Amino acid sequence: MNKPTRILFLIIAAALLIAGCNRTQNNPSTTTSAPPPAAQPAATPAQPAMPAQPAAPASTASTDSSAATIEQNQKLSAVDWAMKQDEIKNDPSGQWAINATASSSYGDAKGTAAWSPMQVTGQPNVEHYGDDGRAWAPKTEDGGIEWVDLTYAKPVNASEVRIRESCGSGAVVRLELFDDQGNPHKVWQGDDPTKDLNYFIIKFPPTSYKTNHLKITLATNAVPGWNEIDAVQLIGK
Ligand SMILES: [Ca+2]
Repeated sequence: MNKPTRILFLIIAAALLIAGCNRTQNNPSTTTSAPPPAAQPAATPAQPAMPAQPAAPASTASTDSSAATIEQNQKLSAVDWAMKQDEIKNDPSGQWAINATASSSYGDAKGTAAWSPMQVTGQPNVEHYGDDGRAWAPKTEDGGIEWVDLTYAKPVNASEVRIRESCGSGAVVRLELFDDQGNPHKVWQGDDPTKDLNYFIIKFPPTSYKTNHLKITLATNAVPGWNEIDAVQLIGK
């Protein structure tokens, strides 16, 4: 390569290098100016798993640059929520109910019919917050006190109960465990803070007695609309 050619080559190489840097520098402004179309497809798969309410602000606030951060945070909390759901579902120290009776059921549902008490047995299977026949619903929406009574395969010294609420969450008012003599022990009474499709987790010191039987009481008038329970996990050794 002679000298003029080498200089020409160096100029071209420098020009390409600058062009390359400029392209890289342009990238952030490209992504900032167009976050909504770029961010939305990524967030969409997480949304079905998320409770309806937290997802709503994304559609209204996705016009400025902070919207990207909000969407990213919502996506992360959706992932976190899904991970916790999975962790509970597969907890080796937990068991799911095998039999259920209740104060009443929607449409007097019996056996394994939709909304019958038996819909509380087994692993959770309601995927979205809202009315769903794969959960138990009492006969009336806002009638007042209702209960569901559950039994489990293995008696344990219980330390925790996880109630998966799937519609009209927040209406649980009392939890009782029954010892091996059939005597009830009230382990919790109060104001259920559960919102959306979530577990209401009640922890207590391990019981001195073995139990495989519990009763959950609801005040359905406290949370307007249908109050439904998908599944209940008993934790203990
Ligand atoms: Ca269910």
